[in-house]
Amino acid sequence: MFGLKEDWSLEVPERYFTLENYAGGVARWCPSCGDHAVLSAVQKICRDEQLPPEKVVAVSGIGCSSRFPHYMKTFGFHGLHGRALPVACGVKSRRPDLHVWVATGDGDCCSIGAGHWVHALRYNMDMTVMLFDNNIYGLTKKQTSPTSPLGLSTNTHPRGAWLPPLNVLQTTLGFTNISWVARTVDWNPLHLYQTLKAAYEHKGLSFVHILQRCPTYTDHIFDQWRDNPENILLLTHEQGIEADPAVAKMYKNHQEHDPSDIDTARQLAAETGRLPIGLFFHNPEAPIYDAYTNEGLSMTLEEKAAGLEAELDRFAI
Ligand SMILES: Cc1ncc(C[n+]2csc(CCOP(=O)(O)OP(=O)(O)O)c2C)c(N)n1
Ligand SMILES: [Mg+2]
Repeated sequence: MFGLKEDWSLEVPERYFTLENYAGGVARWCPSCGDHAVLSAVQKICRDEQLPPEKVVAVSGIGCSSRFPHYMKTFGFHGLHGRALPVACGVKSRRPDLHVWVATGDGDCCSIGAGHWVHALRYNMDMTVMLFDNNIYGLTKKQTSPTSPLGLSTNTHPRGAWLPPLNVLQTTLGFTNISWVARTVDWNPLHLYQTLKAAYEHKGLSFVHILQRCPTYTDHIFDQWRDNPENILLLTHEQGIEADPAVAKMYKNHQEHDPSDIDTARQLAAETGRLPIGLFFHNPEAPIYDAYTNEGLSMTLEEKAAGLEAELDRFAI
């Protein structure tokens, strides 16, 4: 009456993911914090790419921005301060099928996590790294960060930061085996989306420096670029990030920049007046470390045991 078992067919409805499928807890960042814009952009990319939520993982360190994984309804790992990148590398090495989004702050990445910043970029594992740079330690309430401008009054330096800030892109562009380095700003959702989307599409580690406003502690710090679009230099190139016509119209100063040209990328990173945004550097040939760590992942336990035995036999007397 019911037919043979092999004749049965199970109707599996095709899944379509909406933004809600990626929305985790209600974001508890301050109203108008730039982190909200980054979260929305990432959720939109997941929706537009129809990434199954169980194939996505958000990894972070500690900081306001590092609360990111709580607000994604995907896998997530809220790590230790400065440890977003090694956790992400560990996840990627065992689960190459997951897309890894890393959220790290200027304190998390450029201060306590600086050693991992150098080496994770050199490992060039396939993940999207978002550096939320608000020029301050937000979570711990206005302490000087490595990117705080000289003279900024903070709770650790009330008379003004003593040291010149670290230049994130100049530093990054000095590392070995980098493969994709870009900059965007939280207040232009279109450019933010397009940059993160291009970063997502890159095979290897994509590093995105995001100027992110903190309305509580560094409210007006990026006004010179937010309020004066003529101070922004939009990097364009056929190998770069496709600029939406609205973005290209808003930012009238363009520079054709070939992202394979590391010397010009470094000069652009050193600009002090104008703020270059877009793709600074791309090297599709950079070796990807997960190509090695993935080896053997599909072996059965028996195959692994046999391989181990064979290795040990080499030392048999
Ligand atoms: C080992 C350790 N040291 C210090 C702290 C305190 N701490 C928590 S977050 C933070 C800085 C966060 O700044 P940033 O990474 O820029 O993130 P934001 O809050 O600005 O997004 C510090 C120093 C900690 N949690 N763990
Ligand atoms: Mg910060």
